[in-house]
Amino acid sequence: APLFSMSQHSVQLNSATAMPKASGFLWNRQMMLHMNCRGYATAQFMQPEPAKYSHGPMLEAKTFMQPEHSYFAHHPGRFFYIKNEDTNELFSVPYEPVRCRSQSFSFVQSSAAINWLVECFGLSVSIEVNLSASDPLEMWQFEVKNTRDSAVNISIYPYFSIGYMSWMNQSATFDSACNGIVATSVTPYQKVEDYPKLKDFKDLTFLIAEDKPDSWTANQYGFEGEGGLASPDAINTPLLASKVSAYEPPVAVMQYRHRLLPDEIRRHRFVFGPATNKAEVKQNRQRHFGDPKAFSTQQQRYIDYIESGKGCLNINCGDPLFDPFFNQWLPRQMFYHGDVNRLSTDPQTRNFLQDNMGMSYINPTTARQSFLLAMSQQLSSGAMPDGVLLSEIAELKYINQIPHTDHCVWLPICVSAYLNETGDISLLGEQVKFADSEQTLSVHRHIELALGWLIQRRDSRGLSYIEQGDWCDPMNMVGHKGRGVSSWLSLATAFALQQWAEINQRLNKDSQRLLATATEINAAVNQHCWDQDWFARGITDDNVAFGVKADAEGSIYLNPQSWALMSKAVDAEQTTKILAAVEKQLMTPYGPMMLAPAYTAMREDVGRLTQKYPGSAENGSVYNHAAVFYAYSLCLIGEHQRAFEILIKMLPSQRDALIRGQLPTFIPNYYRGAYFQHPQQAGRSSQLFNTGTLAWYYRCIVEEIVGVKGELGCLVIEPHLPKEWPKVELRRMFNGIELNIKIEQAVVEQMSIKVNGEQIEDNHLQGLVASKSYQVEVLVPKTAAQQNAVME
Ligand code: CEZ
Repeated sequence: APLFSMSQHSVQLNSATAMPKASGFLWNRQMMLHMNCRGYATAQFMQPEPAKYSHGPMLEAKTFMQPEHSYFAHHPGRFFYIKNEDTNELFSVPYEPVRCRSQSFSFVQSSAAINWLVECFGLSVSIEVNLSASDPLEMWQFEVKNTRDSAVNISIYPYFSIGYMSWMNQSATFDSACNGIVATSVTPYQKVEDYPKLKDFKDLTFLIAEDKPDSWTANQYGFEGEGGLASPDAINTPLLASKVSAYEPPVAVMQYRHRLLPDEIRRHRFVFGPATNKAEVKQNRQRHFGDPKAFSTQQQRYIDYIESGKGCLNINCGDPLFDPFFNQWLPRQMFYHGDVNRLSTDPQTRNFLQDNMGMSYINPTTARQSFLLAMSQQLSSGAMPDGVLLSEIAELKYINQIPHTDHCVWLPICVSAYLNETGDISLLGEQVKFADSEQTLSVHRHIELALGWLIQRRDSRGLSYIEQGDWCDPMNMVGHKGRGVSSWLSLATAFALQQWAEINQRLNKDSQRLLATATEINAAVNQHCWDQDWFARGITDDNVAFGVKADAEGSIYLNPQSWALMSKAVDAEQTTKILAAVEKQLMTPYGPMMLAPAYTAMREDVGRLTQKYPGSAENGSVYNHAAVFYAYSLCLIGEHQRAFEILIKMLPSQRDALIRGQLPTFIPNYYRGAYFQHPQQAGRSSQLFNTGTLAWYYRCIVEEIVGVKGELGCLVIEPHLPKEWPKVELRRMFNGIELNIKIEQAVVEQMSIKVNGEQIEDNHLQGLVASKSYQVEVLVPKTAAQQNAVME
């Protein structure tokens, strides 16, 4: 049987052990819940910084979301123990902590829910979790059915981790008015000035139930006893001991006893989350269990929220993996990024801008507001900040305290994409202030200032200073003395100038100056950074070119090659050399590595990235954000088939999902690289679903592969179908206008387009109106690849 199956709306995994880290996630604007298939959970909510209500057993350091984190026995989880009172058989669903091999197991992610279905010892158990649409709350529904032909006596014990809440004050007990366990705590602090900020925190964690339990316990040690989590002492007694937690690790466990007749089903519902006080818990009880429909009304609200994030293109190419991935999962992950900003209050500027580039295809209003917000934090020098503050009290943290030099590049690039998709040129006239000045200037000026800043921040060779990093966060020691330069940033600046020149051209504004500067930068990069067959990654403070053939490690980096193709810094011979070098040195079955060979020791003139484990993250993984830049660059030079193959390699397939350890419901920020150095681990997913890859993936498909692209609000048809797709059917939403488009590869000399049966002259669809419906038929000449495919 296949390991997983994929339908239009859900992805199902049929084993709890084959891919132990396989997971899914749910979010709303207040929180994120990351559930792995075995029942471990990582949940965060905003107050206003990310906080937890279900903790591990030790004090946890607060940091940003990490790749490849591990799970352990007492990892926060949501478990349901089920005991057969007649036979004493015990199992837990989904799988942890009892780890009983069930008769059948499935873990299902759909857009607004995660479900499990487990059959064990003659019982069929199904669980579903959704979130509240707007509050930090998990909504759990549990159903058990007796599938035997005789009655059975069972006990059900929901076990929800609360964990180590605080070293100052923590406790928990059952509260009858709330009908659930309520744990209280005080967020630890020491500074008197912190008190006003903390006093209204949601320091309570509660698990409330629809039905009154037969017994409960709130004391973790008492529950577990000597048997451990796999066989807790408390479950070996008829009733839980009603033990409170008084400055002891709290937990929320309840017991329900049932006699189930054959085929009888029992359902229990729970709400789990943080609250400020008991009154709020009671309100939640009322809101979810106040009347028989309340719970499902809340579930529907959550579905509506998730469904509000639909993409602008639906593809039917017939590929059972690609279609649902592109139509459902990619826009879902893009929406998560664009709507909750990776659950941070100070998203990195480059991430914020690219995530909102993605939002241009889902909810352009949000994208517009976000671009305006980012520009209001620009300095009047033109410099963009290292992070965008989303609220008054937000502060720059972690990586945002380190100066990076690339943030200005993303403004023209991402705003161009927005303008092309929406045609909303009124944005350019909006007046916006600066971080250091209340004086307002137009958006157009803000973007020119950003470009001006980039042009200025170059050395006498014409190359861009890198300071403590560019796109690559941990490349912090190339230029920390103030002299080192980045070939990538230089090329990205040239590309940004060209993109903006294109917008200017379309608006009949001057573009020559921008283009001339781009050409000059390209020439400087060619003069100083071309090394035999590819571009170096930069030149250090001490004037050493790196990312060159002579380097034993890190001898080739992907990003400068991709962006040289994008900024047209290359001639035909260089292009051939670059494509060959990438193919030979960087390509793996999971996509191209970001650099190779991975560093095995610190290089003090490159920096922290060389200290990461070889093949992980920026040190030579298949870093999908970099891989998608390469795919995009291939599209721009007409190598669409190659680009498509890279895009497909980003998705776990039936063939290699076991190696990746992940389902195709999201693109992770990386797959392990170092393919030749660590082949055993190569391909393994980071499991981190925060990545800048998505918006670029979407652009590659919409604008380049199926080629239904916005050009300042005019729809341009220019498909480059891969050989795998002899024809596709599309539903494109373009500024509120729906078009049904069929594209077919045919034996024709040149492309022909019919709109509602009538042949049109060129490939620009002018004068579309929302009140009409459009049927578009496109014939494109068979690509060489497609002709060969037919012959094969
Ligand atoms: O962060 C990402 C950043 O969010 O790394 C990318 C960068 O372009 C994104 O903006 C490449 O460097 O060591 C570090 O600080 C890492 O660089 C991480 O912070 C990395 C995370 O793994 C999140 O993906």
